[in-house]
Amino acid sequence: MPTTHIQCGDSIVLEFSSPPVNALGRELAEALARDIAQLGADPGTRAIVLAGAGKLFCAGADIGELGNDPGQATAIRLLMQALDASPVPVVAAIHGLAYGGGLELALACHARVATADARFAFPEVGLGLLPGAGGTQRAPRLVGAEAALSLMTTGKPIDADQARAIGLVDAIAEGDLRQAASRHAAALADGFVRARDRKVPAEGAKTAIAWAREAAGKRRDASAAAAACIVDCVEAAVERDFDAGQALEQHLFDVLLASPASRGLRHVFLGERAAARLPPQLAGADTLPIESVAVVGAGVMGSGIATALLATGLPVALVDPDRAALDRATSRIADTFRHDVHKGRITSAVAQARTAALAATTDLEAAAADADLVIEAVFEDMAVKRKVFAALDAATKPGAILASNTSTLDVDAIAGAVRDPGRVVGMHFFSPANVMRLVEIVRGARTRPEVLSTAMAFARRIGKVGVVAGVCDGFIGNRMFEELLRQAYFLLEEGALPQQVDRAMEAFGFAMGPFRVMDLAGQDIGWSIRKRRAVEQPDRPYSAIPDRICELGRYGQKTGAGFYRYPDGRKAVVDPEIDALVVAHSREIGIERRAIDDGEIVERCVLALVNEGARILDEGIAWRAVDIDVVWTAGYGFPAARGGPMFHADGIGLARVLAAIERFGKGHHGWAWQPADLLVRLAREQGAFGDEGRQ
Ligand code: T1G
Repeated sequence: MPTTHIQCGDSIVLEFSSPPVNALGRELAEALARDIAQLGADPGTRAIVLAGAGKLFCAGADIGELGNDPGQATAIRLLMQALDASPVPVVAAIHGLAYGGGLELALACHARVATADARFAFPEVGLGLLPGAGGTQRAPRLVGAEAALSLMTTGKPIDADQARAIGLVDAIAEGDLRQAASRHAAALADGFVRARDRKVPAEGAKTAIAWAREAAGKRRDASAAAAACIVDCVEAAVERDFDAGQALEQHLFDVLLASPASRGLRHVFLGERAAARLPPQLAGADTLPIESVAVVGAGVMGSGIATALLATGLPVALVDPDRAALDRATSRIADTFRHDVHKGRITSAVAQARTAALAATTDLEAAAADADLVIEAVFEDMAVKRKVFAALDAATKPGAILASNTSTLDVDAIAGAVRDPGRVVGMHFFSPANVMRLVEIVRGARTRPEVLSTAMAFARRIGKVGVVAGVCDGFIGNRMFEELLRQAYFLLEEGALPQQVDRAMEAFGFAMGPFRVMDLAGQDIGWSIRKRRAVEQPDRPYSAIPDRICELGRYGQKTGAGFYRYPDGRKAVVDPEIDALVVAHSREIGIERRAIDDGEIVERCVLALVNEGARILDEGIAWRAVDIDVVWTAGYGFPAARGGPMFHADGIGLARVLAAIERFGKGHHGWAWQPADLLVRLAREQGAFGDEGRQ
């Protein structure tokens, strides 16, 4: 049963429960509406306290039901109406957090009492939505237009003190929350005012609305449309009566709910959590305790990984034979935390504590001896890595997990350097490792389930998004990225220029176009991959243009020039020398350059991802289509509002995707457009990747 009634002083506590976060689905909303009406009709009821079971009050509407169960929205609206109609006071007792529809539920109550550590937010804007259960009308009436607009258009949480200060919360409980709420409710038994019956304080409202409208108009992110709608709803709260304002809210909510941007954002939200779940055959695997961690290799990746671990309060041993490298890493890490202090993200005391938790040492044996997890981040060379793993094999406890941060090398070959390969796993972080959220958890052929499960849990613990990948060249992300790059280089041969390709991809929503990305990552890294692949896959050549650039010593930002020039070290400036090189190359290989529109650029680069992603799915390198979406939205700047490459392809329809791929197969280097078998099969059958691969 989702609800329980408990007498508490003069009030009835109506406790609701829908683990794990009391999300408001249709069933819970219907049960609450029913109970509120029944309790209100009972003459014995003096007051009601609404309280969430478990660790928090309510995390909002059930996102999985949004857009999939039309009954949910109706049930939530009827619940709000039941609260509006209650003849007795209902007080929300809030602990943990009240987010989204959960906060709206609390606002529809007649008062709110919270614990001192409770947090409050309207995160809907981050899903491309607006608070659609009366929040845009009740919040301004309770806290004023300015505070309501700030909460709803930023989606940022506030704490209980801040909520109390603006009037979102009426009291902060001293001692037992429910007893405090019960007392508060009893005090309202002689009379209470519903939020909907209040007026939005006029002072400053119009200015706040004008400012918010101007700010929303400047937004270019996926939440821009939702932010603009929120402003319209708050304006309606000021200028119209509650029901008229709520009618506008419901209309705009429905429009946003159906929008591709919100569908994509909701897909990514649920996808990041789905990707964290191991498939049924591994789901029961134990998770081992990780208290002591060592990182081997004090280069850019090693120090980035150490920074990420230190930021979660973990002590870290950072190992490198080169004392100078350790010193550089230590000061790089200290600088990062000092920057966080400067930005107001942490206090200097926290920065000092984090830095103090770093033990930089040249002594691998001593550092690894008690480690529960060792993350290797040494030079990307198989022989070097195998040597390190052999040393770790001897130096570590038998149950310690050995993880390699390799970005492309064969984890099974690395595991072959230790006596028990079952304790080896890949943990591929993305640079800068303390910033990028994605970690590819690479399962070797012999990686034990509990090792994989522990690596996944550890990724979550350090605030990362973990996705399991099988062993292949480039795992999931880099393997697909190589096919995007292949098309980007071919497009240069056929008539495009780097800045046009980057502009087109950034207009599609990518954080950075491929040429800027590779200039940032280092063109020499791509060069070494192409050289290796020229030997391993001679039948799949790339355009020679990027090699020509590297032969000029133009490795990107690190050398001041790559596809672009970097006069200030960071800003990409178009270089006519590169344009001339590209045009000359087309002439050398006998291609008559043609005007290529941005649509073709985006279609070829994105469908190259989709086609390779279909192969990855078919081979079981990725367990689910959504895992691939999460890799690309969390690790490669694919626009989350488009849900990821596979979700985006589903939106197009796989029959149309296949037709485009077949069309490209008739063009320049058509061999690169061999349609993936799974894509052909799904285009014929269900027309979408959908939940393909849900094992
Ligand atoms: N709906 C469904 N499931 C949810 C959920 C939600 N709102 N929030 C969390 N979960 C699941 C999540 O999928 C995971 O499931 C488990 O709970 C733990 O989540 C009408 C329309 C609350 C801060 O946007 O921000 O209300 O993997 O891993 O790190 O106007 O979850 O265990 O099976 O994130 O401790 C607005 C979204 C909805 C809040 C907890 N609300 N959630 O973080 O755990 S729209 C939100 C969060 C809305 C109304 C509108 C976080 C959290 P599983 P977790 P966490």
